[in-house]
Amino acid sequence: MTERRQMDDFAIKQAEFITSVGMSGDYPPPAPCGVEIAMVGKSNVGKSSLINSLCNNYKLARVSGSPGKTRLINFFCINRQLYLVDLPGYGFAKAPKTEKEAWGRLMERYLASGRLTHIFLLLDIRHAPTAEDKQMFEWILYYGVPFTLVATKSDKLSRAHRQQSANAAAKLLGAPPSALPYSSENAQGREELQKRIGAILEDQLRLRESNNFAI
Ligand SMILES: Nc1nc2c(ncn2[C@@H]2O[C@H](COP(=O)(O)OP(=O)(O)O)[C@@H](O)[C@H]2O)c(=O)[nH]1
Ligand SMILES: [Mg+2]
Repeated sequence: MTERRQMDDFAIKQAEFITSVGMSGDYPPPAPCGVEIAMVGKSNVGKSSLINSLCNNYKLARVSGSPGKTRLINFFCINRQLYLVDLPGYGFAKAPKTEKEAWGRLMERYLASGRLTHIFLLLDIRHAPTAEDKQMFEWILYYGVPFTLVATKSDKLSRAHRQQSANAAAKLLGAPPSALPYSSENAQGREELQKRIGAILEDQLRLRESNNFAI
């Protein structure tokens, strides 16, 4: 019973910015519950907006009108339990090579750190995934991090086309054809995504419990 409650009734009641980390790799101590969920996707897809919308706090993560502005990994703590992590986006076509390489090193180091419990991979609901989205997806599979596909800006499509377009984007990526439509404008999908976070938390708590038994 308690387990179900954790999953279904999970709600974000409190959120705070913890720290920004660059190439130093000076990550904060793991979240109290050990859950760390990162937002991954191209620049401007809506990563920062999604964190703000989930937390119902529009001043939490910096939302940018111009793509490619975030160069740091930003950690937010939710309910003093788990971390949501805002990662720098990719797909800044005009960026110099050195900048793209720096992004690659930053991401690789973080993905390989073993901290991540889950990734929300964000795709724009209106567009087919790019070659970089596909590459990112390959990376996620390579590092073996569990993921959820989120199709952002669902308010840009009519209600009738949302789920179909979200799933089509997932299929084009080469993933199981299922993505969650989300809008940071009208909070469509917020309840489902909060439930997903509750389930991730639940899994982690269960894992910790079984590890304790194993010791
Ligand atoms: N209509 C609409 N616009 C959005 C949504 N999410 C983000 N945006 C806009 O897209 C732009 C980029 O958002 P941002 O969160 O900074 O993207 P990031 O670079 O992935 O962090 C901003 O102008 C946001 O206002 C959404 O769900 N619906
Ligand atoms: Mg951002």
